[in-house]
Amino acid sequence: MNVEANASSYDAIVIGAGVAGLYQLHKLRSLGMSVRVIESASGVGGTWYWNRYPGARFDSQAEIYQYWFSKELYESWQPSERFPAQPESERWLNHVADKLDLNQDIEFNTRVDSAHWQEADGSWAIRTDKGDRLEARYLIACTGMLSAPLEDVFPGQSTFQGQICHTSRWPKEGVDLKGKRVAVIGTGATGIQATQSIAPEVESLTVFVRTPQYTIPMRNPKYTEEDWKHWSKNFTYLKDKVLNTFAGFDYDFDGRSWHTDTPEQREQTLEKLYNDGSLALWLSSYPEMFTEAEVSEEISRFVRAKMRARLNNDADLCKLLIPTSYGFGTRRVPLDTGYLETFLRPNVKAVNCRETPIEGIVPEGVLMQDGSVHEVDIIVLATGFDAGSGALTRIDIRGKEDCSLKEEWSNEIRTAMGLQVHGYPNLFTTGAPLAPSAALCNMTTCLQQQVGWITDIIQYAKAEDKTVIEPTKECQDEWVRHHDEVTNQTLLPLVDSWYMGTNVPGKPRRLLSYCGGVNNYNQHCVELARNNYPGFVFA
Ligand code: NA7
Repeated sequence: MNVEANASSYDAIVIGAGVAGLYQLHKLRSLGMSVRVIESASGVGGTWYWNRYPGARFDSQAEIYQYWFSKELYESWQPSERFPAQPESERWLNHVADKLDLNQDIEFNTRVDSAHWQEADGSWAIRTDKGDRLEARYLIACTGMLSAPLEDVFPGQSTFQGQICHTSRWPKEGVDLKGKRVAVIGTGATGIQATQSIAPEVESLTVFVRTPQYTIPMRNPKYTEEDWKHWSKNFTYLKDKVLNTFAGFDYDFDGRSWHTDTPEQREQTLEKLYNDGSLALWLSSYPEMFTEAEVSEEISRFVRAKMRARLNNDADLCKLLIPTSYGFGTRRVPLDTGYLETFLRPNVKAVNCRETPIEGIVPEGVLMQDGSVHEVDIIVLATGFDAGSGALTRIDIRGKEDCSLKEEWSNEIRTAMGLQVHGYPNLFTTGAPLAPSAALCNMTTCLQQQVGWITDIIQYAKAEDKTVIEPTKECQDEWVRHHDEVTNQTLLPLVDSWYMGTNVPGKPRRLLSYCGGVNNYNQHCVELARNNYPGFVFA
């Protein structure tokens, strides 16, 4: 295998050294394969390398935001709190890379520009921005669900005389916010974390709100050595549990029904789960929240009342910051730490940019459509990502007959279980569209499940003496049909957000994450493997 002269040849190239890429490297190496990971950052971590903005932290509990292949590894790292912040997560992934001696096989500061399938010998020809030419039998894109930032959002950004920064491109050396006039644009999970963290430090903070979010106060106790011993004792239980729940967490809906519970029981359940300070209210209260408009409205009302109290019932703030146009849980639910209360501070102002949209950026600050300008020194773009597909379509990926993934996906995003795409043999993906992911899955659960499945199918092909793996068109069509059918039973497709791809102009509308449950998805994947992968062609 070396169609392209002078190319370095590997059994597999993995793109990305985040949670999935690190594990994929480890797994393939343990099969005795030669593997190279290409990573654009200068270190490991993926999401936890890039998202250095103030307040960045995950909202899966630390005891389940974990790798499950080694109890020893689990025990070797003690999280400091229930929801650790970015620096700790980055340190954790460096710890994992060190323990497994992964860095020697990672090419840092290098971006994959293109990957072209070579039919002649069944391999991928890969080019990087460094001019490297690589070849590999398998190409595994562990490129992240939320890694392609929407940075160039407003006309005139380059004319701004202060500093402008997307949250996921926050400089390593930090940004000096002290005493500055700062704007935060965006109130998703990221904007919320940034807003609450930045406010006490800055002279003034202007938050531009287009769509308000339902938000739940995070309960984030410190973890002691004793706590971690407790979780370590439950390692096997947690490891099994997360794969058998709706969203890859350790909590689940557990058979409770809105219709059979009395109003008192409902109130009690909602109150208890709200006070847990986790995503449990969303992902383990009542499943009807996702499917029945009336239940969605009742639960939304419960959360709105909590939010109103947190805003001291201030009528203007409540109008601007409490959602009424969509139901709780139909967009990503963030956890916050004093986010709403931040707006009660004298140095914080919320601006309604739905009523008066942002026109662009001018040297002095943010220009509104009515001609007014909010003068600031620093602009924080918490404007989100081209989720799911963006990281892949930003690479020139060409499969059989030179078909371009970017072109195909500009019409319609289709995959076989988010693991492969018909027409792109030996390309595997994690965190890609139509699999459970960020929106509806604890990321470490679904990424490891996918890496495990990918490794198994590659191992199976090897045992069968086959070198090319591709899903049939029928297999992919059937998955897309099932995905859409499950989606259409829910309220999710009725609401605009990055879940549906509507945050990117021109992106085809489809729910990006599979919402049929991590448990069911995993079961389907297990069945496929057990039955020697029907719907996949091996050559
Ligand atoms: P999100 O959730 O996509 O949020 C982006 C925010 O930026 C959202 O409030 C947008 O308003 C706002 N936005 C984007 N463009 C504009 C313009 N042109 N004008 C005003 N406001 C704008 O991204 P996050 O980074 O917060 O979170 C992404 C995921 O990362 C999160 O769900 C977690 O899973 C981790 P909009 O809602 O579109 O009206």
